Amino acid sequence: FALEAALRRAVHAQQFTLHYQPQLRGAALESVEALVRWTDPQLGPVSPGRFIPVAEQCGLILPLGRWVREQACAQAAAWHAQGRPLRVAVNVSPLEFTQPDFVPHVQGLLLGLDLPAHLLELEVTEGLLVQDLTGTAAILRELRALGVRISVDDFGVQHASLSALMALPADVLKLDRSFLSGHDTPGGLPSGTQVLRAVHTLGRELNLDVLAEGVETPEQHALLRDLGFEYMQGFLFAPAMPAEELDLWRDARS
Ligand code: G
Ligand code: G
Ligand code: MN
Ligand code: NA
Repeated sequence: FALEAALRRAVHAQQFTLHYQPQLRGAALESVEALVRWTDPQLGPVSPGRFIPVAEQCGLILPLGRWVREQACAQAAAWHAQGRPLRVAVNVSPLEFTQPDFVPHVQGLLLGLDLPAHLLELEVTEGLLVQDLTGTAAILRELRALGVRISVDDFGVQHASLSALMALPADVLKLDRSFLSGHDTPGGLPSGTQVLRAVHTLGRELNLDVLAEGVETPEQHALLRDLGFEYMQGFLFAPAMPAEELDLWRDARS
C-alpha cells in the first residue's frame, strides 16, 4: 500500500507526464496514443502497467483520468493551433467511462479548448462490452455524436461476443499485441496468421479500421502489410515520447 499512498500524493501534486506514441497509416503519421508516465521521488519510475490497476482499485483513476484527458486535449489543441493538427487517442478505464459526468467533461474540454472533436479519440476496452453492452453502447453513441472517435483497445483478449462487437458504435479495433507473438520469425505460427487474417476481415466487414499494436520487427510489419493491415503502432516505428520530442520526430520525417 506504499504504492497507493505515493500515488495519492502524486495525483494531488500532479506529478505525471504524458508521452505520445505514433500510430501510422502506411508510412504516414495518423495519430498518437497518450500514455501516462510517473516518476515518484522515492520509488523512481513506476510503469502504468503497475500503477493503473492500483489507481483503478482505489478510485484514484478518476482524478488521474481527468488530468490525463485535460492534458491530452490541451496538447491536441496546441498542435491544432500551431497548424499541425494531430489526433490524440486517450485510454479510458471502465470506471471513468461509467461516471455520469464523463461525457459532459469531454464535451466541456472540446468547447473550452476549441478542439475539433475529430482530433480526440477515446480508447475503451473490450471488457466494457462484456460488462454492460447496452449502457456502454449508449455512452459511445453520445460521444460519437459529438464527433469523437472511439477505439476498442486490447481487442481479442477479453472475449466480447461477436454480437456485442456487431452492436458496437466504434471506429477502430486495436488488435491486442499478444496476437503478434510467434510472428517474429519468417516461419511463425500459421494458425496465428489465420487469426490475424480473420480479425482483419471481421473489422473490415464491420466498417472498422483495424490497427495492429506492438509491431516490433520488420517480419511482423511485412506479414501485417501482406494481410492488408493499414494501421500499425509499435516500437519498430517509434516509442512513446514527450510532446517536444514528438515534434522533432515529425520535423525529421517531413
Ligand atoms: O505505456 P505502457 O505500455 O506501459 O502502459 C501499460 C498499460 O497502462 C496499458 O494497458 C495502457 O493502456 C495503460 N495506460 C497507459 N496510460 C494510461 C492512461 O492514461 N489511462 C489509462 N486508463 N490507462 C493507461
Ligand atoms: O493497453 P494499451 O494498448 O493501451 O497499451 C499500450 C502499451 O503498449 C504502452 O505502455 C506502450 O508502451 C506499449 N507498447 C507500445 N508499442 C509496443 C511494442 O511494440 N511492444 C511492446 N511490447 N509494447 C509496446
Ligand atoms: Mn491503449
Ligand atoms: Na492495447
